[in-house]
Amino acid sequence: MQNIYVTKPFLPPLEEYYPYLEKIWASGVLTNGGQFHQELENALCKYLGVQHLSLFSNGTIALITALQALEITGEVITTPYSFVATAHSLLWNNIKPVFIDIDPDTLNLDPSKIEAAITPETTAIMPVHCYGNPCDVDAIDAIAKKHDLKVIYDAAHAFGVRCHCGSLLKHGDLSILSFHATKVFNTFEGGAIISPDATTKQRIDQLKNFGFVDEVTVTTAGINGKMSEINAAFGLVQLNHVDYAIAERKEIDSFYREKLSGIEGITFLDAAGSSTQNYSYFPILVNENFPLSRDGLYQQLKDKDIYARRYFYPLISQFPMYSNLPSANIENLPNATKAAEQVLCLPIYPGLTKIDQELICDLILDING
Ligand code: T4K
Repeated sequence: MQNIYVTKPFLPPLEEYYPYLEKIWASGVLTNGGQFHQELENALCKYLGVQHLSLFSNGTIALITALQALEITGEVITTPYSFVATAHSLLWNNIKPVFIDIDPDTLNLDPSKIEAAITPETTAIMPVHCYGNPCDVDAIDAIAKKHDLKVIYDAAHAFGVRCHCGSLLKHGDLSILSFHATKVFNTFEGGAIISPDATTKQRIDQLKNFGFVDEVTVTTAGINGKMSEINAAFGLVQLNHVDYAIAERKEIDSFYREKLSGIEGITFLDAAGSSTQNYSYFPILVNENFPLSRDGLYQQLKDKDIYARRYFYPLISQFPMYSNLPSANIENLPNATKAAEQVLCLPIYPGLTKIDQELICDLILDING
């Protein structure tokens, strides 16, 4: 039996890539805003229902650049329950992360905790649409408006997710996507920033190109965050299949929900707040009523070559570069601490066979007795 991982990239047939590679070879344009870069930006705007999108080499550089584009300084209120890149982007900008707790039902930043964490140094909020489930965007946007704070949504998991008012990516001042190999839509490595207007996009495009405004003018210490032509072309191929990939994920999500529902000690998250989901992860919460701990279940699956993942354990706030912050104290973060102890993300990806889905569920059901 082959190993079963938490995810596996969806790869369209190799033949679909060849015409793009031939064009790249013929033109000799490998990067710096070539034809496919432009085409992918346009195609993604159309698919996602947004107007201004800048491609990046990865989601982390996109986060770092977004903070620079908005000139964020001082303190930023964020969630400890995310991939470490969220908070790292703050440190790379010499910004102090201020962690607040999450909502136990959505595992997203709890808006009711924001105001108490605001200090004169606070300039922004960086929430994460965890697992692609929308944050309470209305509440967060209202608090930000009231206190004159910027909002940068880490939407790394939220490709294609729609909310009550259209694309979820339209909320806040900027939203960031990741197109890493493990994501619903991938360009092998890649990412994007969604801007509200053309002027902001232009500034971001300059920042990702060393700060060049024209051939001889550099106005800011920008970085090299450009996406290459190969990555952009791979994205164009991938985009043709993304609806199929999401539909496959949806079927697996439904299968797990049906097979595993009613097991004492195992609960699921509801995707409240989204009108369209992307099924990017399938987190289960394993509580004390299940015969095994979350780590026990993780290990039993691993012993059978099923590599479920504890996204997100440890909490970001537990890593050494954050653990001394006052906001990293676990008493400040009871819901996040509990979630990090209970969550296990089960394998979900197009190509995960029914046999493997059955196997995973049967193992869990057998443990339940
Ligand atoms: N913000 C949030 C909320 C994020 O979740 C992320 C990234 C970011 C920001 C930053 O975006 P990027 O800079 O990455 O664009 C993975 C990904 O590397 C990371 O992109 C992702 N979040 C995070 C949640 O997961 P790892 O260390 O768990 O990945 P890894 O290599 O263990 O892969 C998981 C499984 O996927 C493997 O067991 C096998 C499978 N896999 C993986 C790769 C890379 C494949 O089958 N093929 C592959 O090419 O971090």
